Amino acid sequence: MTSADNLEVNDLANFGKPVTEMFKQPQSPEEWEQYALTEEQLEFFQEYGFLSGIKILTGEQVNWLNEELAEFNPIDKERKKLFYHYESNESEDPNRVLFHAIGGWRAAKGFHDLLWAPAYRMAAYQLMGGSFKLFHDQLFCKPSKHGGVVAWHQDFSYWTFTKPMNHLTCWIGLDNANDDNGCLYYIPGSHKWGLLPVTGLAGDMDAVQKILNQEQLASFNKRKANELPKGYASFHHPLTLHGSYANTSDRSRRAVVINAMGPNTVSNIANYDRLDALKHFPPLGKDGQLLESKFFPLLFDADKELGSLKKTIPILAKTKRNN
Ligand SMILES: O=C(O)CCC(=O)C(=O)O
Repeated sequence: MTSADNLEVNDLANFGKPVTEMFKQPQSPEEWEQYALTEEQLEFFQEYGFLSGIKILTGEQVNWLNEELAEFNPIDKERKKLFYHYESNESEDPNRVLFHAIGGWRAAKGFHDLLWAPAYRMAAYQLMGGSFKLFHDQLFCKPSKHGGVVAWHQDFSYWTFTKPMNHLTCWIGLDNANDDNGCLYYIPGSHKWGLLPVTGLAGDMDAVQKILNQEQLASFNKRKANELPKGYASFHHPLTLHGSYANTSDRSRRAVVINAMGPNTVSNIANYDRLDALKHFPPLGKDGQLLESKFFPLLFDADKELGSLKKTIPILAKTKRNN
């Protein structure tokens, strides 16, 4: 058996299960129950397109991830090759810095094992409405004083190289996040607007507004600040409009994101017009090919984990979720 420590370039994608003991796994279906979301929480997600305030990490786990994160930026050349995307500043403005990277789960044990955090897996299973796989992870980090924006966007605008749309984002704070240091914002109900085109991620915060109608623009008055203590998460629908303002405070604002997809997700690259952005992505195969490789591990198998308890744990019906 190869161990994670023996590989020359430690590609943790070779391990489709946790490699440390940091996240204690439930040993029986009953042990999953403590993490289950309520019917009310599922209904809230369905109505507004997000759900916030879910505790995923202990203080010790947050510290561990932040130590690993410090080794990602700056990063050595070999390790950088494991990332699907890596920009120490995604914005073009050196005074507005946004570190954005995809693929950290392949490069450090903590970020790898985070994918199996039980509180994440249970909530994601319920909000996905079934078993699910990893699509990819992401890091969004803003330094103190000169942290940049993440412009308003829908995640699925960037993911149309896959189908069907059955994806879910989980945003986990690695610092306390509030209005001062550039917390995430949501537009409640925007997941019912349909798919919008890409209007940019790190430049003009409000670029998307140019393509919205009056009613949609008015809903910006109801935008919701996703203020959270570190270690806590919010989940959002792939069409929920979200973004975050600059960080001018004296605290950093770091976050890790897990993007999940349904087990039947296939490649849809034939008409995708941003192929350049996929240069370092794991192989996606031909159109229609199932995304099935070590890069897309199954993170939750409901039959295996829950057995007969599956009947009693509420989940969102897929048909309702994607409408
Ligand atoms: O962390 C941020 O500010 C942006 C996060 C984001 O875009 C996402 O979670 O999809």
